Amino acid sequence: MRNINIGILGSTGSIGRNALEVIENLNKNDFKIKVTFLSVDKNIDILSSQVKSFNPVSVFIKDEESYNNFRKRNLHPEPEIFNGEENLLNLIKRDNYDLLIVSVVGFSGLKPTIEAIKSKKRIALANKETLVVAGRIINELLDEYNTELLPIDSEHSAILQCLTGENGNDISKIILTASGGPFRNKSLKELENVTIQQALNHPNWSMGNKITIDSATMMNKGLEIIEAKWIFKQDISKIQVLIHPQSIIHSLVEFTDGSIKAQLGIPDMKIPIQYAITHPARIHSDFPKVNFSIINSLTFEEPDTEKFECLRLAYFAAKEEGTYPIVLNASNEIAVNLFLNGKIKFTQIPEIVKKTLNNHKSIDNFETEHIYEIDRTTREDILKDFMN
Ligand code: MN3
Repeated sequence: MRNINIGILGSTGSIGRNALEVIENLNKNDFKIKVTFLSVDKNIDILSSQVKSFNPVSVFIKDEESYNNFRKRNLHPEPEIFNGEENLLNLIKRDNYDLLIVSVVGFSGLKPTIEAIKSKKRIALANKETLVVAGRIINELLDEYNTELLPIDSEHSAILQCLTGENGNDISKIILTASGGPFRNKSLKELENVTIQQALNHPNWSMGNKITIDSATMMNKGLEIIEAKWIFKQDISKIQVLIHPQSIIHSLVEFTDGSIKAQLGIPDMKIPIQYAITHPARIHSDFPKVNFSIINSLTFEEPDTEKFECLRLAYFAAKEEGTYPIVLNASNEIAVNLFLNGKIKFTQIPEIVKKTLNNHKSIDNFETEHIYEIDRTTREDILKDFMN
């Protein structure tokens, strides 16, 4: 299936821009991919150039002022231009596309993803928070509407690639690799005084601010174990994390016979993005390749969950299930924002998450409405403490 119509949520972010490069590559290799719509928060300069290059039918701009400014630009040919959540959901319900790339950040990915599944679209998901808060419900919807979800996250793409061709052979272990982020070699004491700039300076991956801070606290890996649990339908006890600072091995799967498969590549999101679109096929690319003659060693170490408490808290939420993962995610999003706005220290991020989880009364059989409610009240409760 080389004729594909694609919508992209979050087209001006890091994943969105990489996705458009991948689409250009695929179209040079006998694909006929049409980008039917793009949604952005407020970066209308990048959006303008994307509109010129890809000529989408429609664009959605979340920020109202940017929406009004974009309308004055009179592009030729001009796409339909929308604003307001209801209009975004209407775009997602249309039948002019097959695959939705969800590359928005955080909890905001949930509602559009649910709507796209209900419209029987395939999902290429870069937004791990959606599976963290609603993994069970998303899996039920995928079954009910008979569609599929492909991971864009590099670790989960690696696992999918290891499992492809295994025809349901039993897994004994999934090993998610983690770079360890910028603070791998810092002591817990040193973490107290790290700056926003230091936290944003990731050694291997160039990503958006939220995920970069999550990588520095290792909450990113915590969210990823929950993401893996739902995508690959495995018990959390089978999902391990291993620090691999070179970010060349993107994850490993151990089978019951003792064999281990791994997927390797340079740390570049274009490879997992392209695989999500073409799976199970592999299509030529000129993206940079691993050169083993200049890699001296691939090393591994156990994560320090005392130093990176967010990872321990995520394991707790993943094991307990119920509504803990919703609270884990909401408190982390708020804490990361507070840190990025200079309101709290780096080490207060796990403190806030821990305190919020401790105060939470989890429920087991929750539905989608509960997720929105718990997300909202969790955020409000934390922000109350920072109002004065
Ligand atoms: Mn990842």
